[in-house]
Amino acid sequence: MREREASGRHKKILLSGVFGPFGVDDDYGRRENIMELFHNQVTREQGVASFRFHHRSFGLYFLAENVDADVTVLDFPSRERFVRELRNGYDIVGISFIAPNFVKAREMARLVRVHAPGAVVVLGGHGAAIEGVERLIDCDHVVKGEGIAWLRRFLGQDPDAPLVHPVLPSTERQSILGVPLTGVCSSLLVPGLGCVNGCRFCSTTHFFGKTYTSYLPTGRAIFEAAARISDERGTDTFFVMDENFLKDTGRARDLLAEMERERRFFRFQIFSSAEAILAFGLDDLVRLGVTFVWMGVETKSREANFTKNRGVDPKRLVRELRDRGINVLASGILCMEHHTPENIQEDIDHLVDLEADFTQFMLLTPLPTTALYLEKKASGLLRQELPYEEWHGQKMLNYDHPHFPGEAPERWIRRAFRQEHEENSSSIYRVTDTACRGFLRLAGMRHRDGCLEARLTQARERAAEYALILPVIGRHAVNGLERERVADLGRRLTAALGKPGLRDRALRLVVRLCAARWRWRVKWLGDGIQPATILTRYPAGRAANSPAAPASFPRPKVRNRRRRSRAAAVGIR
Ligand code: B12
Ligand code: SF4
Repeated sequence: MREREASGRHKKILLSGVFGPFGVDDDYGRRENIMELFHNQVTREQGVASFRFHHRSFGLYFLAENVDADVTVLDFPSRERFVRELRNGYDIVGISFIAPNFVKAREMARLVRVHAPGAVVVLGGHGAAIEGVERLIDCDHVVKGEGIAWLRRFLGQDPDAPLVHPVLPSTERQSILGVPLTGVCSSLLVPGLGCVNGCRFCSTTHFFGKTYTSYLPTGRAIFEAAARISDERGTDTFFVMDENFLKDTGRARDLLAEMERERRFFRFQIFSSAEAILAFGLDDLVRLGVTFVWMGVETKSREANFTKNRGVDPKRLVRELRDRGINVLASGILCMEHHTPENIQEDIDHLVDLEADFTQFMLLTPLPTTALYLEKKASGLLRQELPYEEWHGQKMLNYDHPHFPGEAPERWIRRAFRQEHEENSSSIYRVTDTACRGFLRLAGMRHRDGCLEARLTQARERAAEYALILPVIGRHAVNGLERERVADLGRRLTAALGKPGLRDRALRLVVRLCAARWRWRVKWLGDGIQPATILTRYPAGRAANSPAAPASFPRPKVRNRRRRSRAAAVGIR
């Protein structure tokens, strides 16, 4: 490793995500490793009904916003675009990557040496946990864990200065059934990083040392950040990127109190463990404005499961959440140590039987350097010869499992996704059903205070938006069961909301045309979608470390080579 001196705000920094194309078989990646959360590991077998959207490399924007220097963030570049950017001359080049993108990061570091030989190369993100990465990639620094404090220290700036939360959309170009979910998508909110629970397979808890780094430590801080972002972006909905948001029950309660006091009722899509959800209380979740929760169910086996799921009846919990209008994503792990071809189906059935809105199946993947990884390595079971490109958990096992050799894991995971789709119907049908159930429950309450009145208005809007897409869901149903369910839901929605007016009927026609176009596209050209390259420049002198800064910052300049979406047809809330 070469050590170079660096300091101060006069530095020119390039922060880049790894290069595309993504989700294709080439020298740097694999077809299964799609750069889309749902199409990768949740709705991937739902055909044209799969939810499609991209997430930016959020960590880079947090870094850029919180140091005082000329920073350029380059997201989803091509290899050539990255090289072109390097030629603009940089003092520091930071590369963010995860384990399956190891080869891309190595190639990018090599390109820096060739095209910007004076630059300091810094590696960060979860890929930095790879053992010996300092030797495997030609770089100057490897940042394991939280990056803002590190970068500030590296630049000679105050690592403890207040944090400025960037203003960002949570997703890029959302669509379902080819229908663009236009309008303003939800915003990103990162209250903190890491999780204290320490589940043995979990990368996030281990990467941040089984601690929680709070970016927004109080309910008030979250409220203020949400209000600022909401004012700037014009939406009250947030995707909360925090591994276990409700774990800090007190902070979530304070946030609810702040919203009630200020009479501003934001909505949140969150990740949370079952124990934390139950500790917070389901009715309070509705008051808090939670519309989506990602919950790790993991496995049916009581012995193999984790403390977070002790004593929880997941089926009842999922039903009660959906009855309250809260979409549930239940995630499960396949090819765990206790699984055999005889009992794995029981776990798949268990997850399917939960009837969550979404189900994620993931193969047990010991990632560096979780407790699971260290155990497998110590017992000689880790497949260290398997290229990191395959370590994404959707095709192969990266450890030797006596009962699942060769292609068996791939067959099981595909079968699980298909069964889930056929028995539970498409996720977009389920989401619409949940929206209807939540609205009816709120509407049926005898007494509603101001907070619940606001939630009722939001629930009505949401149900009405989904109702627009219902005919198209029926048309693309996976089987007769889904068609029947859609027809029944259509009747319930009409009873709840009334018959669609002229405007809604016109919008339904547009939705149908979009869906037909998408079906044609998938049939003839495949369903691959590459994220657009996004370039954002943050000039120095933005007073990034000032607590009073947010309102007065000159906004960063953004260039996105795809056009912004057109007028609102359907908006997911
Ligand atoms: C958003 C996200 C995605 C997005 C990626 C968006 C993108 N443009 O890259 C999507 C949904 C597409 C995605 C896909 C996948 N992901 Co993902 N993803 C996440 C998630 C949920 C949040 C990351 C995030 O934004 N956090 C918030 C920001 C602020 O924190 P951060 O990124 O950690 O950044 C901080 C530090 O890490 C550090 N840092 C980060 N980069 C850099 C760079 C430099 C130079 C420096 C100095 C510091 C630094 O500083 C930042 C501020 O402190 C994490 C889980 C998690 N909660 O962390 C998983 C996670 C990163 N993903 C993971 C995986 C495995 C995948 C997939 C393979 C899917 C899968 N099968 O699971 C695919 C791969 C797609 C691909 N082709 O690359 C793993 C990575 C494991 C590992 N050890 O490498 C994680 C940890 C999930 C998990 N627990 O397994 N993912
Ligand atoms: S509760 Fe979730 S985020 Fe926390 S350690 Fe366990 S799996 Fe990871």
